[in-house]
Amino acid sequence: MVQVRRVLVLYTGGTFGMLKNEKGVLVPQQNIEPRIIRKLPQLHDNEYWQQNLAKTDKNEYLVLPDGKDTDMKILYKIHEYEELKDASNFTIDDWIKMGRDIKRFYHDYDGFVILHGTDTTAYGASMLSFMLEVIGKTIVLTGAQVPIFQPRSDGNNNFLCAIVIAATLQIPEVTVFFGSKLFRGTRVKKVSNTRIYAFDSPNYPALLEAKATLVLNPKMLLHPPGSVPDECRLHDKLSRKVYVLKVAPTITAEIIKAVFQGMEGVVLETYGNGNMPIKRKEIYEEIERAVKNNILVVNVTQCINGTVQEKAIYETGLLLVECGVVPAFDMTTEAAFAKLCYVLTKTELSYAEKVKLMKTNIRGELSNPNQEV
Ligand code: ASN
Repeated sequence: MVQVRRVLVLYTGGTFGMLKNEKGVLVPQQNIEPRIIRKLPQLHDNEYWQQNLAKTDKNEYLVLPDGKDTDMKILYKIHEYEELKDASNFTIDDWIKMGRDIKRFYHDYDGFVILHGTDTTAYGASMLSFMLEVIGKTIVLTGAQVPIFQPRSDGNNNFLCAIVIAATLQIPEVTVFFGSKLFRGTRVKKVSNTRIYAFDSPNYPALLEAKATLVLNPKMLLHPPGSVPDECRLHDKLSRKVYVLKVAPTITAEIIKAVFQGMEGVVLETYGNGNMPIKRKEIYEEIERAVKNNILVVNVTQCINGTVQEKAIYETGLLLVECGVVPAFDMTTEAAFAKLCYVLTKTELSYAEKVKLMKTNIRGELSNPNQEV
């Protein structure tokens, strides 16, 4: 008996399903399933569908053609969002909706794919990673640099690999497949808007590489096979009062004050190992005041690769530590941002407990060498 696997695809928008409008700019398209997906033989085996599914209660499914990656039969359903968006337009509400949809359909499918615009995939993957506190199934975000309607689209391969991974592999975390690699959602960054390899994970190895076969790196997974929970627990609250401030040479106390105004948390993107221009005392006083007012300030390096340690290395980083700014270790800006949005809605926690949680690795998002296990 051939094993059947079912995948739910949430189509939320993004270049994957875009075409140019009358102004010559790309906008998301509705009904991608009948307009294009069903017509692509690599993505849908119409002959099998006609013979086996068309006259059954499974006729809403599409079916992947058989390939060498698996002996299983992979069926998938596309759940198209009413309002499709360029991911630049996503707000916190959109990710909460995606989290709720995963929870709602959790028991009906073996895995989930989210077609997501690349602009905020790193934010979305991190938000979902934190919101989904317990998850036992594979969730893969993917998309495209070139729309699926065009002959050189990368969407075809990204989508196909994402579905095969979600259907056949037990990687119970939120991941991103793009180009040829599967990354942990909390580790990923958009690194190019032109290359087909749009994403990278500068502080953590890829979980899988799609070579001639799919090569999994099992040591890198959050849950070793056999220890996978079969439950979906969702925390569907995220703070909106979080922002990112990048340190640049012209920074002033006024700029800090303006950005911190009304915030519960701020990601401070600093130089190098977590450094700031220390000769200007008024800058520190402003940050110190913010921390005293219980704004959770997290120090993330502007470097693509590297870490901000708990113990300052330079004099230019020490004052931030003394002010009570929290080191982000090797978290990306996007992961630190999403984690703040999540942690700040944990109303049962004190400020000190929230700080501790920010420094603790909870979804594979950071490496803290001092973390007690
Ligand atoms: N602007 C697009 C989006 O994020 C970019 C893409 O998907 N490649 O929706």
